[in-house]
Amino acid sequence: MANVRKNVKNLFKQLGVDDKSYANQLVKTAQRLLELNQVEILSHRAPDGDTLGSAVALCRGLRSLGKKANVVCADMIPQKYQFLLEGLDEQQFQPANVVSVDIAAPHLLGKLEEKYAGKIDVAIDHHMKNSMEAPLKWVDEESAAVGEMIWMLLTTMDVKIDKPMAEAMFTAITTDTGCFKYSNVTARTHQIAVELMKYGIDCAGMNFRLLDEVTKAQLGLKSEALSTLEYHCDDKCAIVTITTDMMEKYQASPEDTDGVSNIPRSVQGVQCGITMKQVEDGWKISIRSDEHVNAAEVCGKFGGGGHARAAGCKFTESYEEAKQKLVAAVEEVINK
Ligand SMILES: [Mn+2]
Repeated sequence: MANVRKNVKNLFKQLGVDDKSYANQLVKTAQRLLELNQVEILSHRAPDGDTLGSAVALCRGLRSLGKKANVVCADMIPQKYQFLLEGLDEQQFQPANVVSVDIAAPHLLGKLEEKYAGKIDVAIDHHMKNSMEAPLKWVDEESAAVGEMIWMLLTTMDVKIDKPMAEAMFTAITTDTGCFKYSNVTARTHQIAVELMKYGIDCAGMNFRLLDEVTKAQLGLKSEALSTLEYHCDDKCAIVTITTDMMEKYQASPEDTDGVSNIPRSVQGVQCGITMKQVEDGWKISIRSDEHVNAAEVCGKFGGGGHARAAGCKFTESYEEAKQKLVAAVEEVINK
């Protein structure tokens, strides 16, 4: 059995972390994970690189310790992340424990909410507002990606990290940091990336496929979405719109809209970039902001949430009404 406490001490020395309560949380979580044997690891709906990379790395890590483990997700795994699951066939076992990774709230379980809400043993996450209910929760806002937390856990649990695990954790970190360029990146993010690179992973190739490569559908959608760009709040707020018509025209899948949400925020002078995406029952809002605007605060006004620089919410109102409310909320936050 791993000497978790000693491992954490060594790890924190290596990372230059000196924080007792933080160390205790890591120790407690690692010890609990070591007790679990037949584990289901939950990713959030509309899975991204962090939730999948983290779940896959943890799953492989637990299996390497002789445990049974599966990754579970409500939605289809986007094609660009499917490489993570290669050789990770579903195991047959009677599930005894549930771990959630990168899931900030029960509704993010999607259609699995009913089955799993209230049954989660360990919740591992890095979102500011985490409303999951679990006997053991480790929420670390300092981590740019849950992938960082998984690396600390596996290291602490004496898992012999291999290349597929390293690829999964690198995927988690590089996607949640936009290739190490968002403000969530810390020295530790880079320190962990250095460790992961030691497993001979193809970082450049992964970064290209995960972040730069686009499909024709994505590009078509992007060009059309761009033509909807409009400015508000003295040009400090920019909005692009994606309608279901556009989605149909390019036969775009939900993940094809990924490249659009960063565009409005990238305009010089824009503090708050908004993407309004039409969904069945209204508008899904995604906000990217700079240090002047707390995106989570804006989205919080409408029952949403997320991170300070990236957050989301939903409107069931008409397009114009939703936009008006959003702009008013952004204006208020900008003028605060
Ligand atoms: Mn994440």
